[in-house]
Amino acid sequence: MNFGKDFYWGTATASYQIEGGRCEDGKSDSIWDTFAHKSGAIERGETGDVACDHYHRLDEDLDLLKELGGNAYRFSLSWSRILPNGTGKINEKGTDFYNRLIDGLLERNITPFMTLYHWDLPQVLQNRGGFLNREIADWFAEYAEVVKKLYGDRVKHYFTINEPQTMLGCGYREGVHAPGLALSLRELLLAMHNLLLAHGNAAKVLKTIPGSEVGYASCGMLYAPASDKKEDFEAAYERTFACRQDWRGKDPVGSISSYADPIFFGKYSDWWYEFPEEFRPEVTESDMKLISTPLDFFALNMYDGRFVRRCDDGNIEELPFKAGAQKTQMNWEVTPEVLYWAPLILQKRYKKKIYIGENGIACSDFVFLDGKIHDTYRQEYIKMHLRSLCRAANEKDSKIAGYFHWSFMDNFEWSFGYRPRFGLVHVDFETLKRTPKDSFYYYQDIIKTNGENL
Ligand code: GCO
Repeated sequence: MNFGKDFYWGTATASYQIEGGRCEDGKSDSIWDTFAHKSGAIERGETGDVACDHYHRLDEDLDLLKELGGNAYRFSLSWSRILPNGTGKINEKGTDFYNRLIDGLLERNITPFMTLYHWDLPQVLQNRGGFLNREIADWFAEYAEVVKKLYGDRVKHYFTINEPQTMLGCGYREGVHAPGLALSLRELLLAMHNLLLAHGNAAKVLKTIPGSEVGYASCGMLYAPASDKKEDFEAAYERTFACRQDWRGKDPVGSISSYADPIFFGKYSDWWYEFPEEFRPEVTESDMKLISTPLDFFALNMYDGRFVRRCDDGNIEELPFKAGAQKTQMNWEVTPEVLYWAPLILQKRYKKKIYIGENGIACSDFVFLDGKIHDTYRQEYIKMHLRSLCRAANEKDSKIAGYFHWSFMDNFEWSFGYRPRFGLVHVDFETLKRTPKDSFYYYQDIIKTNGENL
């Protein structure tokens, strides 16, 4: 079993989580700059003002990426660095930073995988309604045109939007992420439709870049069958694409199918039409055509999942986790089997090549007396998950093209601040000193052997 010779091995990061340089070189505030400075929004009042200071330590970080040895790196652009007014005038100093990043990657034989939107909308556009304003589709199209013009000659792999589920779920429904809104069903459905239009517009633009491939990164609750029985597989499949429910009721924005069905099938899921008509936005045929602009891949961000079985009465039962089951620093269960099942379930429905856009574990890592970071749990997590993924990659007709570990380095974990450490590289947030953890060298070996050592 192996991953194939063209497999992409990488790590992933996001602009607001690592860059810092908040007001530098003409960048305007994004909604995350605003939100993080609201009292009580983030643990301990931490912000991404400095983060990992990647903006000033680019060369050092590029060298570490080179030392790691992957052939790919996934990063996101800060829209407000490039277009401080959201649209219109381009900020050259901001765009230069990404030129240096992209050139630095290419010089080191690392393929850039670029995300246009990892949640940091320019605040000026939020002031005009953000995703509640249908014009967001035009703003995003203009931004994509700028990206194409500036970087299209060197960047060929694009993600339009990262995790729309979390973006609207945490940002527009629960209010725990920027812009901190808790909206009504009607508004949520509107924001979701506008987001899909924005995605469609960007995909259309990016597809015109010669040699490009375009997709987006999805999360959403994942389900694996509790046994090898066909009925349990069917239960996992059904649950994966159902409408997510939580204590507030049906959640229109949190499921995989919320976005993937309109994007890949050109129509909303059946469950979407169960929401009363008066709450649904007007949807035209041309909207759906735009939204379903053909993509090249589906990227899955996977951290954990649940196990389900089909009961005798036809219902689906979610299995409880055993007492004392292992959990990460985020309190998420460790379910490596899901990285075997989820890609297969997704391929069965959407028939697309798959990237694992993110996968990783937060641990309470610290520097040992010997100056090293012995993060054995992370190494075990990586091994277990990659073994599952490798099995999936070797199934018939499977097309799994790459794996991006989240994350390259410890960073700003949104509302949790700097407490959860997801990195292969340890960052001391007082001195900003980087120290590769043991898992860095472990992943380096995996990459070197193309997974043969797993
Ligand atoms: C995500 C995010 C990352 C998180 C990671 C860990 O896409 O949710 O892309 O920004 O830091 O998932 O929670």
